[in-house]
Amino acid sequence: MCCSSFLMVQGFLGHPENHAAPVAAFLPSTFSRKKMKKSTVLASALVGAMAFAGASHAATKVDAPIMTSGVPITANVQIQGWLNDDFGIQGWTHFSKWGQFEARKGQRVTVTVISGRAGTHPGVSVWWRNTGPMTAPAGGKGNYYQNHAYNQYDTIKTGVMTDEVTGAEVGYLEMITATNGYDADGATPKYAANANLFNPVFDGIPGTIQLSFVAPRNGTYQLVTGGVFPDSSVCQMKPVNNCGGFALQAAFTYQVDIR
Ligand SMILES: [Ca+2]
Repeated sequence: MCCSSFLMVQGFLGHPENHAAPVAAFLPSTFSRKKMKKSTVLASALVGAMAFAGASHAATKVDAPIMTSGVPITANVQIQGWLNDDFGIQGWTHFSKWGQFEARKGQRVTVTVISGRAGTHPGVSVWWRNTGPMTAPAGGKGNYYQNHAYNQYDTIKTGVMTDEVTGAEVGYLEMITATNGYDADGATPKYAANANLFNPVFDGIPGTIQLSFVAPRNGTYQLVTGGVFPDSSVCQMKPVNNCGGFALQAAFTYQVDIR
């Protein structure tokens, strides 16, 4: 259920700023990407896009625990969950961890994420989420999110989405970005063109990040965290260019403080 080329194409269409990587991402893993001419890659992308035309937005169901101010959650995340090469340098929905909380306009919200594994770096994003009529269910184990990948730094709006398993319509998604960033202490960033969008944050402590923002409106906020730019010492544990893989995870502890 995780990584079909079909869904890679949707990610490609949804985020035009990230064209190159998603196109390569839906090639078979055994395929030599270097041998493939650029024109062939683009043609493959267009064929895939045409096949997808007319389909509605696939919705992925994730567990988004309801968070209480000051109460931490610890969960295993993929060490490249927040920014994964195989998803066109987007976040990996299934292998990140989610949360949801309520805040009133004007409240100060502080988000803290601490990694329990040396050499890994947390990224975190928060959006205000529309939970009004016709929107997809939010929060808990029935939380729907768009597709298998997420844009870490941008507002997200879709048409009516359908459950990727049942095909049932589940409503649309509107998430307005509130804050995002990643622990840049000791990290070696890639993708310089997007560096400011990803928001590197330095606090002098590798493996931790804290972000603070004033809630722009009343209502529901959605949080996601995952690893980003793991150190080479960690990457060397996996003999592949994408050092994350499925199995390589870290225990992240994340919490919100709302005042
Ligand atoms: Ca830090």
